Amino acid sequence: MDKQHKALKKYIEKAENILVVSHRGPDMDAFSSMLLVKEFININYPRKNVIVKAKQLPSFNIPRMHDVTVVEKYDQGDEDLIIIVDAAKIDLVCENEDGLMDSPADIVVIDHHMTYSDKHDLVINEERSSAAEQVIYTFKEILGKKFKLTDEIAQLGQFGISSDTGRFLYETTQPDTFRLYADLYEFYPIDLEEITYKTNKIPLTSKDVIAELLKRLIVEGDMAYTYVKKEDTDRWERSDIAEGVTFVKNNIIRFIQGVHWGFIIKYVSEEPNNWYVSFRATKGYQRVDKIAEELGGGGHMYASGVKIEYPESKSVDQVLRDVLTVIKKHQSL
Ligand SMILES: [Mn+2]
Repeated sequence: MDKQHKALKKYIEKAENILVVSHRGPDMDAFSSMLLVKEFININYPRKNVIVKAKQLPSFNIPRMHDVTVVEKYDQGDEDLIIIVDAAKIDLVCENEDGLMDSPADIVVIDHHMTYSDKHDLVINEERSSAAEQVIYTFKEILGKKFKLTDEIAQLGQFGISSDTGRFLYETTQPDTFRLYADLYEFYPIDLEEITYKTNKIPLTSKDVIAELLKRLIVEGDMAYTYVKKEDTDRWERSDIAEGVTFVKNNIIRFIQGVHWGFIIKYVSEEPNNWYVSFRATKGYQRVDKIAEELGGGGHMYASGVKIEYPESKSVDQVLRDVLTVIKKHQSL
């Protein structure tokens, strides 16, 4: 066992109350990896209290999803160990009003993103395909001969891996990913086509958002972008904006002929001075992780993002200008 895994084992053994959390707007990998951590600890350390907290439930059915405690705010509780999965630091989990941000508890990170933070006590990140894959390999390492699959672990692993690799399309898919997936699939197969179909569905109520985002689309060279303005949050539901933005960034931006990459800017309605920027790219073109990093965020070569926090209110034009300035710099490198 390497140093990191030994350390994680000690943290778990020492803890009584363990809190598991993940990034804001949790995706399938975030939920899967949180529930995997809880499952492994529940089975192998039955005397520990493990609680998984999130601000929403998954919109798709996954095993043990009702083990997620939905909260409005992350307050400090009796946890003596916080395990963050699928995110590099607590800042990506909490919003400003969350007391957990300043928790005195030990904090360990199990992640797979290429953006690192040395803020916390321990980081386990072998740059795997997904946090789900990392969590399973990590517990394999820690548990040794005691490691066992269950129906739930097998399914959660497949959900996390297949969604974060886009069904094995992305380069983050490694031989280890296939090996693990084969074991999980053999143990309890999930139907990938059915899941893709279910998770890619969009509510009809987001159609106006999608239409407007397409109308606003700007193409400059091989880059495309569009945006959600402040005023939009008055006329559209927050969830419809989120669904519309996700649909356009995943299915439109880099799929226009002549375009290889791009981004969407979105006003954050609940934080009046903040804006999200999500980038999408194609192999061999713009490295969007570098641009996101320079803006203070991070992610992967093909998908990255950042929340820009301004001290005062900005218009979409001002935000666009800031983002394009950083982009221009990277394009001339
Ligand atoms: Mn992930």
